[in-house]
Amino acid sequence: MTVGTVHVLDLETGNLRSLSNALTKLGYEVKWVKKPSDGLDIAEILLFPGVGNFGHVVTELRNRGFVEPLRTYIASGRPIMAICVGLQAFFSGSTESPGVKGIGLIPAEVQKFNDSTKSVPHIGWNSAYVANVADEGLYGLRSDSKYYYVHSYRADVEAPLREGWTVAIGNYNGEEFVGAMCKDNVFATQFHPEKSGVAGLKVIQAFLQGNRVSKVPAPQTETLKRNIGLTKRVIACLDVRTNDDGDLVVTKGDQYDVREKGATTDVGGKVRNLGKPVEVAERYYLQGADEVTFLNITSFRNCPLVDTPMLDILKKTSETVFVPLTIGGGIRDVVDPDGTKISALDVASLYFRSGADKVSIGSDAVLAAEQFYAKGEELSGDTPLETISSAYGAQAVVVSVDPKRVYVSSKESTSHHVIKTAYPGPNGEEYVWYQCTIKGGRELRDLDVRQLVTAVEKMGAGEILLNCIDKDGTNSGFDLELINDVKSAVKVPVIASSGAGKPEHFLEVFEETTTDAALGAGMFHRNEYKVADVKNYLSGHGLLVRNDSQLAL
Ligand code: 1PR
Repeated sequence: MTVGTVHVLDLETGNLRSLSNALTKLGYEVKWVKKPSDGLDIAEILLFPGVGNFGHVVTELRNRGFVEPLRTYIASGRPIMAICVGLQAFFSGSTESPGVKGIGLIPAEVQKFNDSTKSVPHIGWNSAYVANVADEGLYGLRSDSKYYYVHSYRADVEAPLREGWTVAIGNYNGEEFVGAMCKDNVFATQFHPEKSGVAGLKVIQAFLQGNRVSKVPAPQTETLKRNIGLTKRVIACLDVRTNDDGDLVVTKGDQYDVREKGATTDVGGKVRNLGKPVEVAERYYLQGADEVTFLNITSFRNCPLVDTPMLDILKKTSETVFVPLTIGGGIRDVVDPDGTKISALDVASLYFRSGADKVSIGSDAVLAAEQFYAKGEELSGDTPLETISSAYGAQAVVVSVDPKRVYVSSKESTSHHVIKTAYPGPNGEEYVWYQCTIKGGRELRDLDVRQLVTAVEKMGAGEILLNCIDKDGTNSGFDLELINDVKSAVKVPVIASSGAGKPEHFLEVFEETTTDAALGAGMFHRNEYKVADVKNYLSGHGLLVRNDSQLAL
């Protein structure tokens, strides 16, 4: 039994499965509108999701003949809700795509975030607070809630305010931007409500029910001030592989060795089985994980396209988990068993259509970086990283780094980028460089992490997942030296990974480094701690974290 029908513009530029799942969760039937004749004239409620590059989205909109029919729809007074690049399309243009005209409801240009003092893209959970308390509760928006943003370009609040729009403001390290805006029958959010947990679902629900101002408690000013800004992200990671019986299970390495220790008679030597991926992912979502990452750790051995269980896991997970999902493992140009060549872009597209928001590239990024340097730091434009990033936007591409510490007695003993370490090597070596590996640490490469992250940022990576083989599974805390060294080399966000064993390790990495996010795996899989334990601990020590546990649909 559905409560209503929603028409959704589908320009085929990105992952709409998550939005579809959110609408289904709220009890609505979805009608896709790929061209104006697909029901735009009879639509009673319209959603306009925009994913990826401004120019790509607006050009698709224009090429499919939507601009005038959209203007007619808006003039008819029927409700429309735009999301992310959909909001930006209402402006006159964007510096992301010079010369491409937007719909122009607001005579102003969308601009890039200032990346001189902060990571760009702006990825994570930030506020959308309505400056005028009288408008508090605009379509369910709460000043004490956080919403998931992933964008490099922002709309200034001045122009829409001047044009009579009600604006909910986000603030990224002092740079304000339009988090959401509303005028008459038009509502738009820069954040992704379908990926913003219960808080986001409540915004979609309020819009669909026409609750322009839903009663929510007006925040106390002090609470509001404390709550503004980007939170520290806590991510749960599921290393997934087929076990000895051929089932895809959540496993966990100890310095990348995922097999149980002990006599071969019992579980010794078998792949550690820590649960079913969909169930584990949902458990972490309900515990408050800000993102869930799946790493298919043996996919370098086979073609992901025949690895359909991973696609099924994504499809099932995205039906009930409404925070960003990242999938890694095997994202590269492949040849499937019958000899058909399949591009990395096709593999990534399949994952996006199955519910992934980001894809993570490991081994192939190392090989691409090696090519980059071999060609004198020239971009080839046809590597998997570059093709996926240009099609789906940098924010959809993560590079997963699997480094090993290499101790040296002096800077001069290697041409690689070394740091002086506070943790000397086995023979008292005071310097260390981080060697890149591929195939899950099985193959060492003559490339250091700083070379890798510098190259992949130029190729269009939007985020770095920074593992550390030496720390993986040790419960000894993150490699703080590695994280700070990488953060000093790139402007894109970094996710610290490997070594977390208790909530204190998350506080330590956020206080001792400038990491944008921190990831845990083993400590959650072994049920030693819940994600909520980490977030409550961080919040208790004054860090800004997302917590919508008090919300229910
Ligand atoms: O190379 O593009 O096919 O991608 C393979 C992906 O699988 C990469 O992201 C690589 O990091 C990952 N991977 C491959 N082998 C392993 C392994 O463990 N044998 N997982 C593996 C690496 C890193 C994190 C881990 C953290 C946190 N694991 O996923 O969970 O280290 O662990 P902890 O909190 O328990 O310490 P490609």
